[in-house]
Amino acid sequence: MVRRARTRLKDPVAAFPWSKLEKLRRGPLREGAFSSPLHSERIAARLGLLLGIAFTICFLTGLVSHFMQHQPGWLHWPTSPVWLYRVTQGLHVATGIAAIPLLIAKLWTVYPKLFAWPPARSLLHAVERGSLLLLVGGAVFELATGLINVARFYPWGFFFTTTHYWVGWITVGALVVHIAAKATEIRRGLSTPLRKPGELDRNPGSLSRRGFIITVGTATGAVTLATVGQTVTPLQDIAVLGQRHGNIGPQHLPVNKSAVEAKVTRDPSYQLIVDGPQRIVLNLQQLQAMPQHTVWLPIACVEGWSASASWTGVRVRDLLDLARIPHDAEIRVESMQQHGLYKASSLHTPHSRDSRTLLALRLNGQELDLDHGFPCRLIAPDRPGVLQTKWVSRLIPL
Ligand SMILES: Nc1nc2c(c(=O)[nH]1)N[C@H]1C(S)=C(S)[C@@H](COP(=O)(O)O)O[C@H]1N2
Ligand SMILES: [Mo]
Repeated sequence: MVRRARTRLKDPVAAFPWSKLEKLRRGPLREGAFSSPLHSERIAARLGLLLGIAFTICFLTGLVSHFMQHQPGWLHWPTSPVWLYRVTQGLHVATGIAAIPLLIAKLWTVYPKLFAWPPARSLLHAVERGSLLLLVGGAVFELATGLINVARFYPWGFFFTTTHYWVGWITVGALVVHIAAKATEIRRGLSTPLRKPGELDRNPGSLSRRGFIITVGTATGAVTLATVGQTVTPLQDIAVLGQRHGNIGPQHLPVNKSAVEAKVTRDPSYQLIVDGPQRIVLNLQQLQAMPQHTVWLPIACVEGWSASASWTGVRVRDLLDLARIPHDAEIRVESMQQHGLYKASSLHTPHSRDSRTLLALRLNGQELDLDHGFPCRLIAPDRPGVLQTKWVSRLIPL
């Protein structure tokens, strides 16, 4: 009989002689270095719950936005209710912004754990702690890049939407690992009252646990109220931190990219080309002579602002029919703009065939301003603002 020597692999982290490193335990590493009851499991669990809710909503609404801008074959986003994307994207930006004060408070509550001794109890514990780097790094990255994007400031060399999307997955993955690893502590933290009877829950001269939670909640509420007015119109006047105000801009509507920025000018020889089996070429007078329809639809920008307006123009489906373009064709909507990511968009069913999808010639009762896309711009129900192409010059089936 051959006997195999079985050596049990020892956990190198657990076997590490931490006790020999006791002399390192100074400053924040020493026992009891952080005495405030605010650095507690109870607060961490409550803030974590709020953050978990904000991150989940933010992630799911972010997926909606991503897949609408990179539409896969299986996605059939509806055209009604017309405000659906306005709500999902408004929630995406609002929950992202609300998460900023929550995350700062949560990181402050738990940062003493950075100095926990020993740094890791086992290999598994070391891996779990390492995953926190992904979680904290990812969360800070997502909130910071999102906020800077809302302010339309792009100081980085990478393409924002792709990076923001993938780091979103990494962050949520690390969040799931974190919740699983901390399930016991989370349950205990949530089920313990912030102040147990007869317990001292504050250091002298400091906030109580309840006071801390109320402070963080107030800050989060204030930040949210000061920004959601950019899409919740009744709160417009208090949206002091909002990037856009619903009715400020030419024809009472904000402008995202101006004609000057897009290098587009008025062109007296303008023609719209509909490049179907039957090629149609129309000048502005001919477009104006076609049956005109009026719809009340919002522009809902991915940056979080949105505003409704009255649009008048030609139904896209009428133009597609004239050019004999098949019903299910995906349409590329091209603009007079020569450069830039958003000079064209693609239009799928049901949006391409919806009776409310127009090439608008008029906005709020007036001829479309050059900044809003004169001579004509696409406006379709329930679609990201970034796909509502301005200065349209050509429709072609793909
Ligand atoms: N050709 C073109 N169309 C465009 C854009 C652009 O950069 N180029 N920006 C889009 C974005 S991001 C938004 S939010 C809406 C805003 O429309 P508005 O400027 O009329 O409010 O236009 C869209 N249409
Ligand atoms: Mo936008």
